[in-house]
Amino acid sequence: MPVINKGFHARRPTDGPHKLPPGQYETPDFPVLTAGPTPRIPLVNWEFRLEGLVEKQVKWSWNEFNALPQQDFNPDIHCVTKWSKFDTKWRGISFDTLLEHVQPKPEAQFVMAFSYGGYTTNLPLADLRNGQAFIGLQYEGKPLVAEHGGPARLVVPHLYFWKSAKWVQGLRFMAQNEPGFWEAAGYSLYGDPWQEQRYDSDDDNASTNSIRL
Ligand SMILES: Nc1nc2c(c(=O)[nH]1)N[C@H]1C(S)=C(S)[C@@H](COP(=O)(O)O)O[C@H]1N2
Ligand SMILES: [Mo]
Repeated sequence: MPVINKGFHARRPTDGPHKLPPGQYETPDFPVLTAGPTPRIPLVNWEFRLEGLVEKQVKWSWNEFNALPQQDFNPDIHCVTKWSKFDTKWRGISFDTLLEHVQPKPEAQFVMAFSYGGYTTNLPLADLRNGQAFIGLQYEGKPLVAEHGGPARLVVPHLYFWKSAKWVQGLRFMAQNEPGFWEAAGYSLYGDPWQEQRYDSDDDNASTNSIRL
């Protein structure tokens, strides 16, 4: 698949029919899936960082971060445990907005999202740009609850939902791909639901973004 098309075919048209990726079922529920305890972060201590291969690192407090321009997002989401939920209602800050505040170095091709509590997950930088990813602050009109990753979580709806790091603390720009928490435990490095990349054994030959380490 040409890199230039990444993410494009994975997004449904705004008013088009919802689609289920292979092997998924639809649920109206919003299950909670967390490895380990739910961190509670007092907002006075909360901060969000963009670090690693950037010209100048940037850090926001909770108040500073909330003052950034926010948008509504209504993605379908797909968990590797096979549930999909259509038309979820979020408000948050687009990754494109964050990129207005930081200049990634040319060699930065990947990002590691890291969370309060220690969770990590890796993504190609190209998969975060152009409206494909956001930091969710509200869900269905209310502050995001801790169980679902509040006060702030990454949401990357075109990849399996484990890529959407709850309690996100920052993004580290990297030159090389590195596995995060689930990726190191045998899940796909990339996690495209439309290619059914659930486990690392599903990655072979499937995508230019699934480079094996
Ligand atoms: N920090 C953190 N983020 C996480 C996880 C986690 O355990 N810790 N689980 C991931 C997985 S496997 C899934 S399916 C989704 C679940 O999000 P939900 O609990 O809001 O449904 O969060 C992802 N993000
Ligand atoms: Mo998951």
